[in-house]
Amino acid sequence: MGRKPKNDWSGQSFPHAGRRKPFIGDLGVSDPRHPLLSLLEWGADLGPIYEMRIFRQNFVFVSGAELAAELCDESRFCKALPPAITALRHYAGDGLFTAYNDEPNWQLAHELLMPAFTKSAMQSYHPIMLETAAELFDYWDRQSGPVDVTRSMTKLTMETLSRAAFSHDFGSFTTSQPHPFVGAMVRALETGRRKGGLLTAPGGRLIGRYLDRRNAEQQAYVDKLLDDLIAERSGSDDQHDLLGIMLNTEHAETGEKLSALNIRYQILTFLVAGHETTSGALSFALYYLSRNPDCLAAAQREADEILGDDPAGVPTFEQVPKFRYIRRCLDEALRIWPTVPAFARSPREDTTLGDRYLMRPEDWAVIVLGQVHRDPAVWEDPDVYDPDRFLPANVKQRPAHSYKPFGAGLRACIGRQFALHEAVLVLACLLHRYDLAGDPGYELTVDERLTMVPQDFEVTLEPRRAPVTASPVS
Ligand code: MNH
Repeated sequence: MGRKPKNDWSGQSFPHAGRRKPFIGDLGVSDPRHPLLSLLEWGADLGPIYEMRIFRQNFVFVSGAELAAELCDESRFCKALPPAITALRHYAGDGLFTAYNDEPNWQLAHELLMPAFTKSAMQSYHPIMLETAAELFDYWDRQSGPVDVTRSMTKLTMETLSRAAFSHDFGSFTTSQPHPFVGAMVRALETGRRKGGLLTAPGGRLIGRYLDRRNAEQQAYVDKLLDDLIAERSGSDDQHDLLGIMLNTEHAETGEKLSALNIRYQILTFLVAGHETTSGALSFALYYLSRNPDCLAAAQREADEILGDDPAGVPTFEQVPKFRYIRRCLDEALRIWPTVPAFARSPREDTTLGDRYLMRPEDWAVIVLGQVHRDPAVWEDPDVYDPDRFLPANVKQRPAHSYKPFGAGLRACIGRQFALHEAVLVLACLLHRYDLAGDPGYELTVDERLTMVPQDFEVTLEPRRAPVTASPVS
């Protein structure tokens, strides 16, 4: 009989992997442990828009740059919350990332927090970022042998964020194991994501509840740690970090404040949205630099020019935007491996996508950034790492919305400046201080967690000797 699938696009159908089975649909084509990585494979030849059906849930994916650009037009489309995101509401509630567009707490939190994420607000996080980077370098200097890049970068970004957001030090560089909070948080959220996939299956809700129960202890631990931190600070009017701002700022017109529960959702959101994403961006950039000696030399030359003779030199706040080449190296890493691999969009009213497909507000499409960012119609030799694609003249020649690692419109990433400031600063200091060599035998494998990160990628670091002399121009 078959009831109508969810997200049915008025019954239109799109290319699919071709092995569709009765009842379970396309379940077999997707590797449940690597849904996005397997998507990049089986979706590769299906054209700019394709679909996957799992039980009654239909997913529509957009991989072509032209359709993606249309979906990014904020006047016609807005953020959608597919099942994998709504499942996270169990943990992050109506926090910024998981809120529905029309939820009052989204607007309130957005307005209260925007000032804390402007370019100039980065001034107060700059010293924290420098200090945390210095701790990472000390930590590396005490080790011998190659270092695991992703693991190091994840410690770094987790520390930076927890210090900037709620002045908490997880001691990541004084212990060999990451703080149990980090593991508990990531596992809790991964369970959420898996549950999101399950909800469509018959019996999925039951399995979901089982997973929740199994997970309850971890989640309780995470929630308590955050609630204790919030309770400790409430009553103080200290506004030097994000927590202080959330506790003490009232909406200018309505006088409203965020509730303690919503503040917990926001902190969890910042921790999750803000640490693995930036860590992955740094790690992919270091991977590509280690593979492209010319790019590495150019990046090092820029770091040396700006930071001077002392290998331990650090940038001022004003100097960070001057590392233009290093910034391009990051942009290009996020093109090939966008660490947030996809986001979803729905039309505001009935509309036609690509002059062909009727799309209604209850329909949603997933933009697959890894494919959009490599659409050959926009990107020449899309698999080649070339930071100069991001020279201003080249950016200008590309169609609008060709590059969207931070999402689109009102619901785009609030932490973009934070991530870019931190990542550029860390890369500049790192390249100024060390020579790095990747293992030539390493083949890039990508670990799909909540985000995408390189797996088991190691580099050997050699201190550069003072004074650093500019590398010879070949
Ligand atoms: Mn971030 C939303 C990518 C760093 C906090 N972020 C998004 C979206 C993308 C994204 C894409 C939009 C998702 C969607 O439309 O459903 N974010 C990134 C990347 C990096 C990143 C690639 C690093 C590189 N993000 C950060 C940092 C923070 C942060 C750092 C916090 C300090 N991001 C957010 C929040 C949202 C978001 C909060 C949700 C914003 C909203 O909907 O209002």
